[in-house]
Amino acid sequence: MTTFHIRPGTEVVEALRDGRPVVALESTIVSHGLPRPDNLRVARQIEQTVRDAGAVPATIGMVGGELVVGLDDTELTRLATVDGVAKLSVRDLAVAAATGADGATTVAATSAVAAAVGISVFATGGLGGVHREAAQTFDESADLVTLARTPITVVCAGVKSILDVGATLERLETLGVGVVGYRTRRFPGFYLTDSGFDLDWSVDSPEQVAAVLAAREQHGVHGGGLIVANPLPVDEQLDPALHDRTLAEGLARLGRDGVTGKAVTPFLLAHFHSATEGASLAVNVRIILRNADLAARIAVAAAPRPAA
Ligand code: PSU
Ligand code: MN
Repeated sequence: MTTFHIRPGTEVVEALRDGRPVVALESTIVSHGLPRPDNLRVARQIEQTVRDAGAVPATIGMVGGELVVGLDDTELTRLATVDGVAKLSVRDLAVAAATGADGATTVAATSAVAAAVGISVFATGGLGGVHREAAQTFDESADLVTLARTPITVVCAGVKSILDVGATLERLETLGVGVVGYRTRRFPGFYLTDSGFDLDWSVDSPEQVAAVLAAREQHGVHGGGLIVANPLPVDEQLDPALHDRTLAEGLARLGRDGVTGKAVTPFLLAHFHSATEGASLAVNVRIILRNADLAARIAVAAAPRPAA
């Protein structure tokens, strides 16, 4: 009988054993969220950003059915370049392992796997959420329910405006997922600095986030996730007029082409990247790198022992 253990990379094993800071990274943004060939370059840049801030990167994904925490460069290259990499949410992990698949983990799956091996900080670009038309389609990302039951801190730039942002925030409240703005009381809108929605809480420093994590653990009352929403500075956001135009077009195409289910997010992202001639890609990359840096600084502040 085959065994199906999670395999942490050597560096991740050592860092966790020694209580040094580790940051989990997802692979769906690499395989499905960013266009080739930029995706591989960006995946490496994200890891380097985490290192530069003093933490060990652990990109999570599935290679030939093996669930890996801390993909090496060969494995990362494979998920970034081969065709047919599956998009894996939590429910897909066991089936993909049993069938020997290559797969990239979403925010939901990455969070669940990271927490299972004892990693408490995770950086991504944007969360999944409630889709527009969800009242008819019931399309709500498993990212939300997973964060409700997973003790992980996710640094992100909010959710994309391709989603219903207000409904997503309501669901996060219902599900008991903490949401704090990083130096802001407005929920970021991914490509845009401000989604137009208020937040109840704001934190000022990585140390303050580490204090939130310590309080949560010591109270032992709240076992779910915490979202640290990190907005782009206004002068780095996508031009709002271009954003609104592209979004309207993308949503129209979605209906016309009959795209549904888990294909919706990758379809809209690809539309943004091509319709803005790379402008949204540059912004997307900037968002991820800023989040990787902040997540690493949070992991450093929260680590039992400093980086070696
Ligand atoms: N948001 C982005 N880029 C992405 C994703 C979300 O800005 O690539 C990916 C993440 O992996 C997220 C997933 O977990 O899409 C959500 O997909 P779905 O809506 O099918 O749950
Ligand atoms: Mn969905």
